[in-house]
Amino acid sequence: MSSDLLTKITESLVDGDPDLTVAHTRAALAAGIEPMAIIDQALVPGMRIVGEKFSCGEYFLPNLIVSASGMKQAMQALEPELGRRQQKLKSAGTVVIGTVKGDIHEIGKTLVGTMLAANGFEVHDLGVDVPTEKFVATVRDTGATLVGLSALLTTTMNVQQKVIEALSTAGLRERVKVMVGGAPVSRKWADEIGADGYAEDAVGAVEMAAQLVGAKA
Ligand code: HCB
Repeated sequence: MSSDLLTKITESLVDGDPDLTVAHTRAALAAGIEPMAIIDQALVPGMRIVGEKFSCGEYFLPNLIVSASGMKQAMQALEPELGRRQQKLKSAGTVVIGTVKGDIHEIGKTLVGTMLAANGFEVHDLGVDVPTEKFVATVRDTGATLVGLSALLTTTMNVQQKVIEALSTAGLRERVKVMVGGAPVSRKWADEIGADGYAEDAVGAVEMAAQLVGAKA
């Protein structure tokens, strides 16, 4: 029963039917399936399949856009439930997160932000295509101790390095940790550019964030 619903969510996401994705997501919640299981076992695998179909030329940009919209709407349906389950950690830390300049991929970044917020972090989500100076200014203004940089394109990965350099130039690097992520990003890349942490997914991002700022997740 649970696995049927999860399969239906994945299929509707891949088929590009956002209304059905949301309907199945709500049905899964009503059936008592944990929001994180819906994300991990249905939505994220669905987006992975969409990406593979795009890579091999079976899907085109409009398919990506419709599936991404399905993912976004399903996440919106899950957010209140995630919020209800949140275990507030007092002062878990302030995080600034965004997708770097030149890159408009928002799903993974938003998922990481949602999960951090659900685990007690104060999250300032700057959105996508964020100018480097905006990361710097927001870190300065909020007193954030962690910044999460998302990049989904091989052509925008290097902007993560630019943000790290700009934080150094602004004299903020000593007090802010930097966590990087995104499909083409790896631990090796994180080391190369002098980031403090790398996370492969949203659950890993919460663990890494907690480790970097010394909070418990
Ligand atoms: Co887009 N796109 N796309 N895309 N896109 C990718 C990323 C490709 C890999 C697809 C492919 O070719 N196989 C490819 C990049 C190739 C490359 O650079 N080597 C690509 C391309 C080429 C493009 C365009 C250039 C296409 C074009 O216009 N010709 C264009 C880029 C425009 C731009 O940014 N300037 C483009 C556009 C789009 C949209 C708009 C259609 C749509 C995004 C919609 C939106 O976000 N609202 C889109 C999508 C959906 C994708 C794929 C299919 C899925 C991305 C996604 O949402 N994944 C993606 C294929 C893929 O990634 N395999 C494809 C699901 C999330 C949950 O995973 O990896 O984003 P995630 O995030 C994870 C993880 O990385 C980590 O945690 C997250 C949660 O688990 N994480 C962090 C992420 N950020 C973190 C930050 C941290 O601090 C810590 C962890």
